[in-house]
Amino acid sequence: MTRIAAALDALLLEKLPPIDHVDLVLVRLPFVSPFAISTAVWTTKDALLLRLESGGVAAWGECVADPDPFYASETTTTARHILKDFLLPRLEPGITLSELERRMRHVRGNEMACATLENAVLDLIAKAKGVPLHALLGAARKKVPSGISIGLQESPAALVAAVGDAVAKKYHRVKMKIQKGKDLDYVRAVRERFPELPLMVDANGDYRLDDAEHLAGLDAFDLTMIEQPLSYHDIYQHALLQMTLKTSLCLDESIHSLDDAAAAIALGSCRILNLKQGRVGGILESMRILELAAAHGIPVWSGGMDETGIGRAVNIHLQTLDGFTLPGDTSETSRYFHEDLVEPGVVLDADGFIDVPEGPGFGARVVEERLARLKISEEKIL
Ligand code: OSB
Ligand code: MG
Repeated sequence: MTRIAAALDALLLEKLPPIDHVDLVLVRLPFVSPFAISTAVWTTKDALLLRLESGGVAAWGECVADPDPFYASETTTTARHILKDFLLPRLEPGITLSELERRMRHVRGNEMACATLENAVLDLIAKAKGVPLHALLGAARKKVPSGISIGLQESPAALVAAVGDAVAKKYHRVKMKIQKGKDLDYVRAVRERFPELPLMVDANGDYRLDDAEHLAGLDAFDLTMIEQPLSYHDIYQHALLQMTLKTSLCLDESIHSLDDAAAAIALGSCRILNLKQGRVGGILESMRILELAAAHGIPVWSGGMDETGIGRAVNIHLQTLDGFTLPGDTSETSRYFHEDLVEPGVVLDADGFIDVPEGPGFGARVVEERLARLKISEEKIL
């Protein structure tokens, strides 16, 4: 049995502690600079947070949904509705995580809402035991390599400058957002300036299968992968596209579950997986996907949703698991925020690695004064 399978079996037997208070909090953190993808431009991070309190200990789950449906169909508002009306009523002290998962499966889709509850419950269980989240997951890695995702830029020169800043920071690989009309020239400029840098692109579904010949132009730039070139819910056409390209494809938006990952692997829709725990219903499902991918020799990396320090920490703990064989999208806090909700924030060391937090649970402290300032609404559920 693999280390992940053993850890998962043990986790599923963990029991829910009694919960005294439940709150849903919406926060808004201004971005240092706008972040643009092919379907959206964000100037703030709006995040829905779930706070569970048990015996004076507060645990948190950050929902990765945006306030709009431009990356995924879930939004902060739909997640709040699903959590409040369907998921939180299914919480019951003493039930196992396995039973909680079974109850959550009655809710179709809404993986981001489900992950929010699961993350908060795991944080609570880890804190009740006084151990960091990665210990609960059975992982021993002490630091993880950091990669960065650079949003769409005004010109190839601006992109080259942004990549230069990332290289100076020692990020282990650089991902560049592309869209129709902002692709070959942009990537060529970066590749000419940085011949050896591990580079990849992410289209967030901006192309159609008809664009296969155009996309084949990217084969010249020695990219590690092209992430989600086709529609946000397609698996089949990516398989057809992959057959025509030298460069590996990677799926992001299309993968919501272990079953989706199995379909993509079986069809040859991608050779690499972007695993966002918040997009697949949480950490437990992520562990299953890691196992499946490893069994098929598919490299996996941890994606990001420009999370606040809460979700960012979860992604770091997750990446201590075997099976994350490529650097992820977890970059340092200061690249998105002047001020985060938590202390300490995420920083890169001189070699572009992030230390795994060793405090209980997700391992950072929510600064109450900042939370009060950045909060735009709060709903007391219990
Ligand atoms: O497609 O991976 C994506 C951010 C928001 C929505 C979608 C994506 C992204 C990123 C940024 O690429 C990842 C990060 O820095 O957290
Ligand atoms: Mg992506």
